[in-house]
Amino acid sequence: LLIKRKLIIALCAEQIQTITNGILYPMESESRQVKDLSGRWRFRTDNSSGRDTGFQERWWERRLAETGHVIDMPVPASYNDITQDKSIRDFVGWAWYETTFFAPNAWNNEVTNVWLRVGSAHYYAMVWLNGEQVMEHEGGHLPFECDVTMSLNFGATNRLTIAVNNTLTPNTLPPGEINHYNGKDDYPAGYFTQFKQPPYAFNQEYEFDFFNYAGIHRPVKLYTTPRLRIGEIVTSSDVTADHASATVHYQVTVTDSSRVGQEMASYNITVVLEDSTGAIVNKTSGGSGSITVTQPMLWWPVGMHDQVGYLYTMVVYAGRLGLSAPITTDVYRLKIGIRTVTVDQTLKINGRPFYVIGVGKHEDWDVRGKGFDWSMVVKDFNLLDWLGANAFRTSHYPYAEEIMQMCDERGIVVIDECPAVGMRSANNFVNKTLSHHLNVIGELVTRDRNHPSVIMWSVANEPSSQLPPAAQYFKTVLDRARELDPTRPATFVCNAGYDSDLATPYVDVVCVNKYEGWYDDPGHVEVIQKRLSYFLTQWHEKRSKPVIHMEWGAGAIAGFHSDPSLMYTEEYLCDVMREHFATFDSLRTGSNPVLAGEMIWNFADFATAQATTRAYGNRKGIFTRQRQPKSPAFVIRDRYRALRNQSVAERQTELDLIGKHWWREVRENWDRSL
Ligand code: BDP
Repeated sequence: LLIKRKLIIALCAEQIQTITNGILYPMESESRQVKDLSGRWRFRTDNSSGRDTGFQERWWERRLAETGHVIDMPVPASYNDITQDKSIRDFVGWAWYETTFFAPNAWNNEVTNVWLRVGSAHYYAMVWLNGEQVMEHEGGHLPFECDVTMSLNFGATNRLTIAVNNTLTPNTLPPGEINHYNGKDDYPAGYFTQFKQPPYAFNQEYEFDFFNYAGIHRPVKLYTTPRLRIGEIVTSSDVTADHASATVHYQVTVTDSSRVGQEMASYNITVVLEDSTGAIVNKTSGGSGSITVTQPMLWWPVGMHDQVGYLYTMVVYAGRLGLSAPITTDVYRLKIGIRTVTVDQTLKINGRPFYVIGVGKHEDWDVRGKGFDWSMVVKDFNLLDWLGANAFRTSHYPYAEEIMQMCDERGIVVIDECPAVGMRSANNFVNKTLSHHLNVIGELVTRDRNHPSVIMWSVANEPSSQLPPAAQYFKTVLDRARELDPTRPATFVCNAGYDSDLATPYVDVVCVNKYEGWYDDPGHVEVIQKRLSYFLTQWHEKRSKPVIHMEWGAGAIAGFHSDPSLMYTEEYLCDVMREHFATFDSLRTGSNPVLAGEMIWNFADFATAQATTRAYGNRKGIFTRQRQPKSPAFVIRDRYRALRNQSVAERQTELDLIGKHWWREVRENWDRSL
């Protein structure tokens, strides 16, 4: 199904150069223009039994409509829920997209490069421009781009063809398996499914619990840069213990396609740091260095300060060294936050303990599936604020860059996760998967490392970390994340037992999932406090690291009620919550607290594969899929808002103490001077 890469490359003779690491978000500036190609594209699935007719007939070489019947398809969106056609909803294999656009003549000059950037396409993507292959990328959820200057028709129409394949194999992330029913006379001839044999029965299609939505999920954009352009920017910051001063470190890479092999020294790079009003704080020059900020406005998450999500702008100018003065060609503005993340007995932001009150989420919405949609994104942030949450995890894959930007601005902390979910069998822990996993970590870390909201990398969710190969496997991927970004802790989310797991010795914070009152002791809320407390304390004692209870919850179908509460009713989830809260409160305080945070699963109901254990998707949301609150949402809201206000109050007490202390010092000095 996923036709062998080599065969495809042989079919498309051109040399392709897809860039996947360290690519900046396309921002407009005085040197850059952005053109969004989102809209109504043309679409068809390749329904041939081998799903390979598109390649045999080279569909990219002509208009897609000439190859057969095409339909309208929005981009960005998952294609699955757009039509009334079940074969499209459940389609597995190559699906073809096409659009046409105009490339202005103004872009056709000696000094401009034009880049084509796909925000994300699930799962495997191949891209042709005017019949010429320009990109190929494995994996959803992450952007890829290339220089298309030489392939464009300037002052004319261009045809962009993108083929995506959602087939999952034991070596993709997430993994899956295709089951062919050959030789089974009681199935239709040639029948196959993306199918995984039980027993691990979230569903039978793949061992992860969300629908494998496919298509072009994030915007496709064209943008221009000068030939000499800013390629990569890496930033980090240090803050003194008294918060009186900070240092922002940076590294800028410049590339010049017209002068290959040019020494960095011959470029002029100026870096200016502006505060949120645009006033210049400090500036420096050179490809790498640091900037001192006195009395910095630190980046704080909600609840820790009155001024949350404070962002500076790092303005980077790059150019050539001219004869008399530097000639600026490219300008890029990057929003950054000044803050530190440390882990000792607990998790700390800017040296102060930070307790996570968050949610597990999904990029999942009605009709558009995993397609990026501003209305849905802004609505979700408003709901997070309504709840009083200070964090979420990008379960179980990297979210859109625009979402990360909003987290920076709104002071929402992010645990940023790889799409490594459902790694349940030994054949997932092999070199082929490992090398892809390392690539994905590279793409994720280099995409998100400048976001102050990201406080930790999660390299996987619920792998079978009790299997012997998992130990070395996870040591390797966790080390890679820390090597690429030494400024943040790294973890994976574990649901193996504290006695059997082999990989948590390598994490910085222990993150565990456990569904007391649901998968464990279903229907028995009376045992939750004792069992949960025992479980979390065991983890803490065994690893001597802070513990975050990353997933807990229960199914609640909106409108189902019972008293006394029964499973699947809203009241049952409320009862499960109260028992959890009592436990969490007993474990989150003291000088060596067991717990560094709690995250309810899930923010909203979401689509899953069809399964006997899922009634029209996963119903553990505190909001419905349409983002209306179930009664448990109000219970969470009371707690999160109280905790958020409490941390504000605690901070006030701290400030008062500092104030008193300061006043005493003044008095003492005064007395001495008398
Ligand atoms: C956890 C998984 C999550 C599922 C959840 C559930 O990490 O993806 O959706 O269980 O069953 O184990 O609701």
